[in-house]
Amino acid sequence: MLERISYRPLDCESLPLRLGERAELLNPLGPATGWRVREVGDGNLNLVFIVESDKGSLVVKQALPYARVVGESWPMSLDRAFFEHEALKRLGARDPGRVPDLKLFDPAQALLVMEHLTPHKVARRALIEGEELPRLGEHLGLYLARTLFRGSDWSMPTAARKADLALFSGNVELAGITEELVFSDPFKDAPLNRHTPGLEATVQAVRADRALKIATQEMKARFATCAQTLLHGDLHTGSVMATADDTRVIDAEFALYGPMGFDVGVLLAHLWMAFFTRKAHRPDARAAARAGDQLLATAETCWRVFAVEFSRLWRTERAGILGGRDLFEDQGDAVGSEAVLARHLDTVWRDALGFAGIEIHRRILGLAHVAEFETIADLGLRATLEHTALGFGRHLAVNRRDVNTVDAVNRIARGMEGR
Ligand code: SR1
Ligand code: MG
Repeated sequence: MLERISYRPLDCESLPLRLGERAELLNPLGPATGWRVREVGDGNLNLVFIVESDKGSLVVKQALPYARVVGESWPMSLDRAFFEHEALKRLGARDPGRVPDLKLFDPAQALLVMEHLTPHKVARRALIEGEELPRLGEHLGLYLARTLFRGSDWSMPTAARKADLALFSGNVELAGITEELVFSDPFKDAPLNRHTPGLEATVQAVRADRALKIATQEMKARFATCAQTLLHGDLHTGSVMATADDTRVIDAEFALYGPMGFDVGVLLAHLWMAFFTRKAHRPDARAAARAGDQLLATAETCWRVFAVEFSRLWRTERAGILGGRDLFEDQGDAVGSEAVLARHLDTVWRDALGFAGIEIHRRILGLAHVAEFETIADLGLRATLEHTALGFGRHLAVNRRDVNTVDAVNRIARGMEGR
């Protein structure tokens, strides 16, 4: 990729000096002397600045040459900024209005300038704090259907899709992170793993669980070999900014071609983890009960809207080498194409359950944990909730072929919590 001789990480002082002449910032914000800059990155990898002036505000995201969560001992390519930019352009075109507006990409500095989403909050934080996000499931269901369908061979001309597949194959380093951190490390004794004190017996049980490890290996093979569509690749609730009536997807640097069920399953996993932890964040029992109902309803809406919108796109936009109209509609057989659709959705569902189960394991036993659990100060309670969530995740991964509906999953979540 690019040689970045001039790359230097920004800080709050240098940012106005280095970006103050760029028209993409100067025009909306005015002279750099009036900019107020704060670094707000709380993710695992990058620098994120909010730049404000009396005229407006923007976000500047810059990749670091290492993984922020670990430090300089884990060098990491700056190319991820390039892949994020390429992915956001495509995802934004496939579901307009659902990603932030992009203002500037500087490949040499590995930085992206984009719309400052305000008053949006990171959906994970909003859900922990008890905010209601009534459109979240609907918006994300639509987003998933549109991006996953329109990035696939059911939609794109095959030459364009194959070119994209080749392009995003270059995001090999971030794909490798997922392959290791998600699908392997949590199920063995790996150096970057960590877990809550008190969870030791559960950790040992996971490592000895042959059925779970077989399921994990099967899902890893799906992830690594089923290049079905362009995925976001890291679609958890920390990659979503939301208000009560708007939802935006951010942080697409893990984008790659993979199975549709991966984005769906990762997202659902985080809604279910929010369900298992809601009581710990709400002393009031009625508030916790209401939050539980809403979180499960959000998961249900997300899947149902996904399936309805995907089916609509299938019926109205299907093209490409997998279109198959010549075999069905053109021969007066609409029933046949509906059967192909039903089978495909069934595959996405089973994949999503498998990936959800594994995502729950990696967020509790691997390197990258989530605030739903991490902010529970009572370690005994945290370990108990993690144990329950792991049992749920195992059930999804191992029994994904037998759990047929999102209702059934929600009932399993309530049942396991009640034990
Ligand atoms: C070293 S990166 C760890 C995790 O952070 C990102 O958000 C991805 O989820 C990745 O797996
Ligand atoms: Mg991220």
